[in-house]
Amino acid sequence: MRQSHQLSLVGLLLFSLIPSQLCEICEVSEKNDINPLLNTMINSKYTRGTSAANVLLSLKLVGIQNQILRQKMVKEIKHIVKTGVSDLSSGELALIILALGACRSPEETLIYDYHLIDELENKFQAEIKNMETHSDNPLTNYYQLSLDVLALCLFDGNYSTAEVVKRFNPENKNYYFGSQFSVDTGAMAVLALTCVKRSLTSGQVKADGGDLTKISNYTKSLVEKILCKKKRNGLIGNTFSTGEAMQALFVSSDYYNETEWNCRETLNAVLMEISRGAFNIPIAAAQVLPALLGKTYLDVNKDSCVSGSDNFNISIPEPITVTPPESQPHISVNYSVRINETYSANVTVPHGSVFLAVMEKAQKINHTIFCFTMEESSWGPYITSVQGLWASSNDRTYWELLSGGKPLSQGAGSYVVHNGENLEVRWSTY
Ligand code: CBY
Repeated sequence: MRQSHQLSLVGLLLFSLIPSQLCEICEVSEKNDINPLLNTMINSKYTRGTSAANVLLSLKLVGIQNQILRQKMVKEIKHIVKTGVSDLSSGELALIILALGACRSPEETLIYDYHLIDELENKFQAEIKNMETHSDNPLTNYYQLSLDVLALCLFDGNYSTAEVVKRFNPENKNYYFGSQFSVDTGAMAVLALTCVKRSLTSGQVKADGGDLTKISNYTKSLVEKILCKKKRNGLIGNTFSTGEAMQALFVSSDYYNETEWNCRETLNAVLMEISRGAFNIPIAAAQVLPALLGKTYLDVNKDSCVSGSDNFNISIPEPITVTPPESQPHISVNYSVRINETYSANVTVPHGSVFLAVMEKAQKINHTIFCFTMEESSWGPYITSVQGLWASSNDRTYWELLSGGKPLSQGAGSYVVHNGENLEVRWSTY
């Protein structure tokens, strides 16, 4: 055979191998790698509300049949559905719908018994109304608006495609915190827009051709912005946004070139973060897990996830009882509250303390300057006010946490402080 023919044959062979290999390679092959995630979800004493919904959704998508764990989550969600739907934010309700409805399981009926889709339609409308009256600021944020559209789209709720087109333009300020594009938000929007696009193309939902083109263009631009946030080690955004960014890239492969994203590299970076113990709260573990097994939130209404394999080794380890040493070594940090002026104090806390412990200690030292309030969120405590000054979604203001002048990628209840560190809570806009 002539050499040029041989070459083209080899090329053809390689070309036909690449797509299938890419699909196969980019999934964890060693199931033990994800055990730390499963253990975090299993051993957590308190998996409340939104966290429970995230965990249930994740377990169902990857086909983990552990009935004890599932029942625990369903019980928690059932309690909320029966007693407190009106207190939920739109995105919290959307997640609950996704979790209950995922993979055609018996608890799906709760969605219809408690009219959760109607409730979500109303909450989504309230978000839009708030945007109309408060300079385009929703009640919550675009991550939640995307969850709303995703749940309405997957569970045949009513939403207006024109409204989606009007709101989800990638240049909208709500995709940004300060000058930074939020990968989590962009990724969730790509999932929502992909669902809407699929409904339009399948003829399930009627729309004019212009809407379809716009949604495609939005998706392409969001995917570009997500890929721009790819770090040298493969993470996209940061540790906690990478799983959702992977989901977005799985469903939008028509919009980028194979050479633009090395999925295996990203997967390895996540595995590295798992081994470092980075996903040590249930919601963090739950959000990253589906992508590691090649699943996305768009698989929620596929029948296939019902017969998931249960070959995961989820042995429940004996709880480790740590007896604290008699006298824990203490460390000292500099803590500041910055509004226009900066108020500082030197604070001593036990070694291994989190940011919140520093804030509490400072509050004891000087209540007027360092008093603060917080509220429990699925990611742990969220600081709502300092010195009586309250964060507000309508004004896009919040208390930003920083160390050495750099924003932290963990909340006050998770970030472990170090000796000599310069910690700050700063009155900021996003
Ligand atoms: N979820 C939500 O509504 C939250 C959406 C989210 C994009 C979220 C990150 C992503 C996710 N996967 O859940 C988000 N954060 C938002 C929208 C916000 C804003 C909340 C205000 C609003 N109107 O909704 C805001 C104010 C910009 C914000 N996050 C602030 C902060 C800081 C909190 C400080 C405080 N006052 O307590 C902080 C700590 C950043 C900082 N340096 O100040 C912060 N967020 C962080 C670190 C995070 C990550 C948490 C990671 C972790 N291990 O704790 C995050 C995953 C998340 C939660 N925020 Co916000 C983003 C990341 O790092 N990848 C839906 C609902 C149903 O659950």
